[in-house]
Amino acid sequence: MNLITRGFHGRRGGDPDRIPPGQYQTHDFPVLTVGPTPRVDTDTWTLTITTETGTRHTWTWRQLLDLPQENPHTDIHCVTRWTKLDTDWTGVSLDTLLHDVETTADYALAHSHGGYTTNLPLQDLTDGQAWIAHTFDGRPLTPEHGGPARLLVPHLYFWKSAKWISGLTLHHEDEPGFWEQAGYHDYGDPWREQRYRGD
Ligand SMILES: Nc1nc2c(c(=O)[nH]1)N[C@H]1C(S)=C(S)[C@@H](COP(=O)(O)O)O[C@H]1N2
Ligand SMILES: [Mo]
Repeated sequence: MNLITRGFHGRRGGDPDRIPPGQYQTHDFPVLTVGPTPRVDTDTWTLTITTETGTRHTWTWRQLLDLPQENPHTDIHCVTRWTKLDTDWTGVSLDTLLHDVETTADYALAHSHGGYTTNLPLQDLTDGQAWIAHTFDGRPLTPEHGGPARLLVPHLYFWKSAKWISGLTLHHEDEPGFWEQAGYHDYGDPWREQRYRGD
């Protein structure tokens, strides 16, 4: 009986169809940060989307929380090979934030407090694929995981999910971010194992 029970729980937690190639499942929530953890105060917090023409759209913390909130339930995949299944977040969809933003740009560069950047095609931020997340597992996102708010783009390797996000700039040309300049893949699809440039 014990073996059967263990096997059952093992399969429930480790569905191979949900672990991308080269990844292993973790139940922890590892912290991966380049440099010190910035302390960002919600009293002065803003998020700014700047279009390719220089038009700026800015939200305060209060304005972010007054927007429709979503509760994505999703798996996350770090390029250092851990995958965490069934994570629960609360945040605002980029569809909501981009709704009134007029742009013909194809690319976005996410900017974080502390200077981290990461680039994505703008179409990977729309259609229910990306959020500005402020809550993890029902609790305010802790500073080490990017609190008060981070980008969440779970279909790409987790380095694309910029912690302590301060804004997005929209561009006609792709501009590699921090890890992308350092040799990581420009796009970073975990299912195609796009870890490094050339993969
Ligand atoms: N601003 C910022 N965002 C970041 C990072 C970082 O160093 N700085 N690390 C990235 C990497 S490589 C990963 S795997 C995830 C880690 O998020 P976590 O520490 O919440 O697990 O954040 C990503 N976002
Ligand atoms: Mo990572």
